[in-house]
Amino acid sequence: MQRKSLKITAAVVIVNLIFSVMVFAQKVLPPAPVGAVPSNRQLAWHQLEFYGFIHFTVNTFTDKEWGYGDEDPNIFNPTQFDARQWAKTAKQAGMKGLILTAKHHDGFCLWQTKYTKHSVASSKWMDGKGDVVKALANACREYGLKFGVYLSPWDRNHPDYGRPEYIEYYRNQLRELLTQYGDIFEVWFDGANGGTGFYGGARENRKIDRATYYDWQNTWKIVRELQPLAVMFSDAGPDIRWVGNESGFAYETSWLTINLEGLYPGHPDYVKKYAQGNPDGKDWCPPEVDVSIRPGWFYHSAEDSKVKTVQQLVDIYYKSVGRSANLLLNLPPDRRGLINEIDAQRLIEFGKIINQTFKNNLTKGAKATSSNTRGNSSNFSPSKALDNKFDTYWATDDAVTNGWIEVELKAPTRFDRVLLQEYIPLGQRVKKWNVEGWIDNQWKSICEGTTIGYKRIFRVEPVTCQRVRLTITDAKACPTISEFELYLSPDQK
Ligand code: FUL
Repeated sequence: MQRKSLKITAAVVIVNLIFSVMVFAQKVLPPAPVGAVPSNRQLAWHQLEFYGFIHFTVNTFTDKEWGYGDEDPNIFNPTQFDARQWAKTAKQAGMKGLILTAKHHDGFCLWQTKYTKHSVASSKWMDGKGDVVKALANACREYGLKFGVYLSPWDRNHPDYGRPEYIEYYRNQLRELLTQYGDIFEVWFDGANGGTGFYGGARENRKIDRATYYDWQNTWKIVRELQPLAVMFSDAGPDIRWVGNESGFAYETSWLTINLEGLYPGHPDYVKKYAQGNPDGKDWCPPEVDVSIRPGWFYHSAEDSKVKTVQQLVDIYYKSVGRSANLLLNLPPDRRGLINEIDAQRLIEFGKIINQTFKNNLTKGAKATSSNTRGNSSNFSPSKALDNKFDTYWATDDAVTNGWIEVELKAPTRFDRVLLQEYIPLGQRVKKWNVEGWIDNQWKSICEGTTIGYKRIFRVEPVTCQRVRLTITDAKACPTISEFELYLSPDQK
């Protein structure tokens, strides 16, 4: 009898103990956010990483980059138009979406708009019944890609450009694009404004005040109202910022925050003062790297020999996605209305390399220790950085703004890529870090950097070791590391 009650007491004590450990574990709260943090739509956008731009219009047929606005709609006549081929190619290369120039600076509209005759409706192509926007929106849906639109604010065709009436026209067109083609993931507002144009026959130079003419705040409201999940890109955000060049690179030190106040698309100081981001920026507004697979944005047969090589594309990937920016790679359809074979082949080859490189995370499930773990809680243990899950992370106690994670791999392992991610829903924190390997009985430097942000990938000399250590040497607040991953690229396998 007595033994039985002793057993019951012991069981009660154990249950209580487990319960209090659980309660204790739950009490360790996540760190408070630091500075600006991403909105849900921005967070979803970060995770897309790589998608495509489609520049296609009358320029494809006139061999120009900027149409004057007086082009005859009949010259727009692709002979084998196939938006499904664009989507299929993009999908094969690992892109997550496509953004189409629904209207470029020349003002020619690729959809059946009610607001001008200067569109596909006036072209002999498909007897005036064609709709490139619709065809691509449908193709993207079919291939599981997101769809976005570019609507040039500068319009060299429209008679009212430069006057208040044009803003109404622009907004009406935006409403059409945002209501007739399903979900839009990104709206791309170009900052270019050249001056001269056809302007309904006036053929003159029209200057606008970039700071006030477009009244952007009220245009942005239309996007929020009609497509609340869409992000908006421009030099000045509000959601995504221009990286400041069209050559395909983000900066080594890449802050995802800037101060938007006082900024507008086409601001003269943008590239120098804003493009790299600001560690103390009050607004989350990460960079997007827009670059073309060819020298021009539109297709020109003379550039068939100048399509970027697979190696150049790989390099661009590491300098954009690898520096916490998203990559918007332009693929201009040719006069047939197809992504040219040369571009498609390079792109798919590039996609294969990226896919093979990041298929097998060598730290997944390895043993991890750390200098400090937040509240000693398993919720924030260093193993959370080795689980291939963005939503779980290693964190330190609030007062600790530096520290390390040491990973012990199952066996000596060869790698040449280091991938780091911060848990950005709590803000961007890390200012300085390094990675070392235990080689010849001592810690040897493998790489070091400044910011991490959503994602930082480093290409390093191939190295073999079993113990690897990530040290955060400086941070704005206690670090939150989602991932510490290692890979071996296919050319080293
Ligand atoms: C620029 C434009 O002027 C180019 O033609 C192209 O559309 C590029 C993406 O943006 O500002």
